Amino acid sequence: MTPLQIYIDGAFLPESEAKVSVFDHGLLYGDGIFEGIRFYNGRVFQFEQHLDRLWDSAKAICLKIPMTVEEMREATLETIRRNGLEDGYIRLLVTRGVGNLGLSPDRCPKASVIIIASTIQLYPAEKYAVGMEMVTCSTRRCSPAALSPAVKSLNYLNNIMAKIEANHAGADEGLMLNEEGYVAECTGDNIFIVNRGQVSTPPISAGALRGITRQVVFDICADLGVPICEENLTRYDVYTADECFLTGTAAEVIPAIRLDTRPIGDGKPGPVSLRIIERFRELTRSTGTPIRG
Ligand code: PXG
Repeated sequence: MTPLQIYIDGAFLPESEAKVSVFDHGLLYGDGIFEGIRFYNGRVFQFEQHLDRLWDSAKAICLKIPMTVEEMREATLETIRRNGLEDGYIRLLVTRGVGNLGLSPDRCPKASVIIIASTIQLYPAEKYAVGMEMVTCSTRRCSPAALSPAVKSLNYLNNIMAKIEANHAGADEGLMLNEEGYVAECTGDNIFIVNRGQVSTPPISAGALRGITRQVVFDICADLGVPICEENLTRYDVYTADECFLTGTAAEVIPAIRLDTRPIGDGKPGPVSLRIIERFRELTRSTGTPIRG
């Protein structure tokens, strides 16, 4: 594979030279924010929604992004163009920047912007056809009172500890509950169930990220006339659901067929999930911000 051209603070550098300082607070403290964005068929999917969320994350952590939205949009598109990609995945990061060894951000005069355009495959292709296996993690999703799960921050240890549990259990994904025991989300995806034709997902207040793909599923259901709502879910609801699926930019829409070794429904991807996946794929190929012109 030819080395990637990485954007760092206005410059394009080959990946071997694209480096950050050991004094960057993104590295020292996980102090920063990010977005993962997909592009398909020469168009960036849900680009404006991702940029909006990036600016909201920045505001939530009092981080000044050192460029305008227009400049960020153009830098992102230019990074994709320079790498000659038509289909792929963008990682957009804004770190607090270089400071000293104290944690106070007031010693970091300027945030750093990094844009990587590459490809990603989170799960093997056959999982989209056969479905994923989940386990419930004992690591609870961070309380909004400690750190809002709505901030897409560089500090992912909460999710990573849960992911390690899922890996150790030999599962594809880990289900994370909030402190009250309600379903929040998975380690890197939002979760939906289908019961008697009704689609439901936990509210954001249960400790979920305001997923962009999650919102696309709401739009798809409205289009298809499939009823959808937000409601608090327990593991009981997942165990007894007819169908389950997960959503994320990297994961896309993927069926989940087991929780804690118990089959969900008949243990196969269900018809409502498959219709939503089909419509999602159509949207990814036919909508988005053109990369060239
Ligand atoms: N919840 C969490 C905690 C996430 O990190 C989503 C939901 C889905 O949101 P979007 O907006 O993408 O539909 C995410 C996004 C990984 C990985 O390796 C996952 C994400 C980001 C980066 C890496 O699993 N998830």
